[in-house]
Amino acid sequence: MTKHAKLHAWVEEIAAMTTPDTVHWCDGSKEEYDRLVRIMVDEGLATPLSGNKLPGCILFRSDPSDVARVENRTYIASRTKDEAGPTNNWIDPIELKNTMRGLYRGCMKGRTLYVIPFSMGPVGSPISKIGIEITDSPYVVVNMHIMTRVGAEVLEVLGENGEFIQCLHSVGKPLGDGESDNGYWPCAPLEKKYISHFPEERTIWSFGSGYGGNALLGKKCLSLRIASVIARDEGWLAEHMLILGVTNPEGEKKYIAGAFPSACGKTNLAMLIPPIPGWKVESVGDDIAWMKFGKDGRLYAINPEAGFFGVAPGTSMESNPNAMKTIDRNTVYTNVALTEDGDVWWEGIGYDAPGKLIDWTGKEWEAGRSEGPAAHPNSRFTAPAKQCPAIDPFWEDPSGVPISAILFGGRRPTTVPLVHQAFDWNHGVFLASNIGSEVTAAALDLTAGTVRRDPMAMLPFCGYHMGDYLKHWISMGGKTAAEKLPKIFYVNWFRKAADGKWLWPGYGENSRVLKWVFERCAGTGKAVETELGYMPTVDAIDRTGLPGLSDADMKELLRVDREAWLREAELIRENYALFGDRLPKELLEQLEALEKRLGK
Ligand code: SAT
Ligand code: MN
Repeated sequence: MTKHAKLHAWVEEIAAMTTPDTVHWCDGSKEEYDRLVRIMVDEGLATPLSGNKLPGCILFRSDPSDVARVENRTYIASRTKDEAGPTNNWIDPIELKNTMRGLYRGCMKGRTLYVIPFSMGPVGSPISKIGIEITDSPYVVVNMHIMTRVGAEVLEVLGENGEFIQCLHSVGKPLGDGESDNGYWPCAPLEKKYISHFPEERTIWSFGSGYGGNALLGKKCLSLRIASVIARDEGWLAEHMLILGVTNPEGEKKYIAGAFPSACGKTNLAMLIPPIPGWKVESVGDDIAWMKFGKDGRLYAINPEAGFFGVAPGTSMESNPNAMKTIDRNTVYTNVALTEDGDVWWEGIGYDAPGKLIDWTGKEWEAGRSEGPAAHPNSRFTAPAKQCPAIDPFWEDPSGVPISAILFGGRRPTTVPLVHQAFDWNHGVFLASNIGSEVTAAALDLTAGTVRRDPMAMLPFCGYHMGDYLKHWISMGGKTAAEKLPKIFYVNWFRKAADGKWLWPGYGENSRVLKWVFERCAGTGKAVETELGYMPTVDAIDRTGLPGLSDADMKELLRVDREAWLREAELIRENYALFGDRLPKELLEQLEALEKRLGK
């Protein structure tokens, strides 16, 4: 048992406020994991899956109201509203704590309070951070076992006075005397949900949701929102990025990081299998990168997580075979459909639903007869990263992997070419600050065709003023020699032809663009200078074995649409207005330079 007095005092304080029946200190062992799974299966909260098909796997169905992150209930409670900036929800921290204390009072009645010591990053690495999550959800405990490094070694590293990030979580559903969950996922109604961050104190308080990023507090809350504040103060980067390694046929290897807004296939890209002979891609992480300059002046990245919390629908042997092989054992499934023989199924799994299913709401479901999808569109798998066949041999290296290139992208059916390379760091920050996805007609509150900007794909995850965040990115470029900085690329897999067809095949074929990026970093990739940046010559992207893609298609994919870019520049200016005088002047200069190159 730990002798950390501050930790004990905090656990006692929270236990006194939340009044659980018992307190359990998690040791991260397999025995603990199995015992909690057994308890949840016995209570009807979890369904064990077929031991033949999916050994060690279980399925949860959440409450239909508790299926995703709740951005409108997520708060950055810095001392002043200005610190949180125009893109975050803010409540005065004193007021918010008062409100939440009221909700926390007695909220764990009838439940166990679990203390989860976890490390984001390899245990003991100088880049890693230790968090302690207090939760009343055994679902959270088993997911944290997979997504982070949990256990006694973490307490050992913490010692008697080590620093840790306080992460408090409750599902917000106390039980009456003799009451049980009765097989229903516990959570609180939306107006009682709070996902709160106190950046100055580096503290997280979450209430009312059991789901994903609302409840697994090591993920978005600690590793992005709180870590982004720490990174600003300490001079590094906490980013919403995948990390992958690319090896060429000669055995040379380069690491690439990449940020994309949701629904751009980040997990697929992180694990892709290149169809180009002799090339290999390996995965370090699919969601978060912490990056610091090493002694040699290069930028090194670690993946602070230990697992993948991926979207199930659309994942198939065709779109992502490595993911399919990662999730065939020891995996927690949430809100996917269940087959009669204890297997899972979801839309886009690559084959028809086998007979009658139980859908994510627990009802019988038959293809063509039942309404709605069988699996929730945001249904998830939680799987250990080490099970991925393409996991990079250095994925747990405590010093991280050296980053040669950073990709930014979004879903842009028009305007943005397949790939262009920034002239330099500041130009790259400019490109990254303007990524976003075109809104489809599906979102009723937004006009189809407009672009929802998501700078660095960090809009929901930055723990402070976004203008200052952009300034921080600019300042990072001055910390080392220009030639040691990663090269920055803007990619777009989603450009469409005039007839509405995708111009680029995507998925594994994206490795052809990775190959060009690799070659640019090696100094060999052929490029032309355009108004937008360096772009591949028509023959520079390897199309061997890709007969469907003509020179004309390639030209269209790489076309600089001047008119569209002049409009884009105006939209960028409009969007920049949001940041007011906190927008770094370097970005305005970049915008003006772009307009000048376009001949405005
Ligand atoms: O729910 S999570 O935040 O963990 C996943 C996601 O929304 O990207
Ligand atoms: Mn993410």
